[in-house]
Amino acid sequence: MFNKPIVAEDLEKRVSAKLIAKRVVVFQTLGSTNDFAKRLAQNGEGCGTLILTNEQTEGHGRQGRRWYAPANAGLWFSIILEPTQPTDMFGLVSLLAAVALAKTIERITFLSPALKWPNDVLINSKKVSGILLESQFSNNRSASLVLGIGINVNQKQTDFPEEIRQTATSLRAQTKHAIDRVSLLIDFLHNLEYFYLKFNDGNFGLIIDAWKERCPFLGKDISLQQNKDEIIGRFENLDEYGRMALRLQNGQMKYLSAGEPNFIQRGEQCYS
Ligand code: BT5
Repeated sequence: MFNKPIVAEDLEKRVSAKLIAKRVVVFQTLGSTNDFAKRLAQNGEGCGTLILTNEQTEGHGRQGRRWYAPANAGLWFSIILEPTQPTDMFGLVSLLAAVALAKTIERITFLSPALKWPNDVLINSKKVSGILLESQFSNNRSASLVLGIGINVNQKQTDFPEEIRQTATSLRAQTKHAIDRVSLLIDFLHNLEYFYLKFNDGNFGLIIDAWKERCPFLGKDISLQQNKDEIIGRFENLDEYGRMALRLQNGQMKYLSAGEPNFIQRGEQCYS
């Protein structure tokens, strides 16, 4: 029963969020929900539309990295958003989505997910979800966001391709039982709407505090890669834009924004 494909009616009947998912489009197979949502947004599709696919064949993360999204095993979806805040605050949307998902996972599985800046949700140091936030300008040049989320739900640990078997996990692999994807998604959409409305109201502190509470890397030394250089520093804080404040070894503070494509957080410390 848990491997049954999701159909649009499953969601339309149960969704309680008023703004998020007011229109739902479901595919059995699609290249990338983010690419599809960006095309819709470009053609004027409004805030709240949810695009979900049961299988995603060309899913991608930042900088074109591949995202594995096998049929009926996880949640692979994108939501079009039109925030009322200025564009320099948009980075917070990725953080608020991670907080909303962490809360859903906490409620449904009683596990304690950890958040890794800027866009990963980890359980027991393995990645259970990735978030990809992309901005999009419609033909009349108004800005919207496409929030893409991949959540590993019912894969067994051995189902993951070799390349990510040590670093990825699913909710099922962690809880040892299968999870209803629709219930998970409905709960997440409810939490997402709550935090998104707080964001639009300018209540940024609530989002930043909720994110920081779940980040075990704050205050720790971490390493990042920028092009070919390694940057080592202490992850001191998140600023009001959701940027990482990194204290470099020479004492200077460097601010990294989530949208900055050059930075890859890596190193043992990031997963310990
Ligand atoms: C991300 O990128 O983590 C964002 C992933 C967003 C995927 C969603 S699915 C719906 C929507 N449509 C899309 O096309 N994308 C979004 P990044 O931080 O760049 O991480 C990518 C890295 O995660 C890869 O290089 C792999 O190492 C790893 N990875 C790939 N698939 C994974 C999976 N299913 N679970 C855990 N890790 C994975």
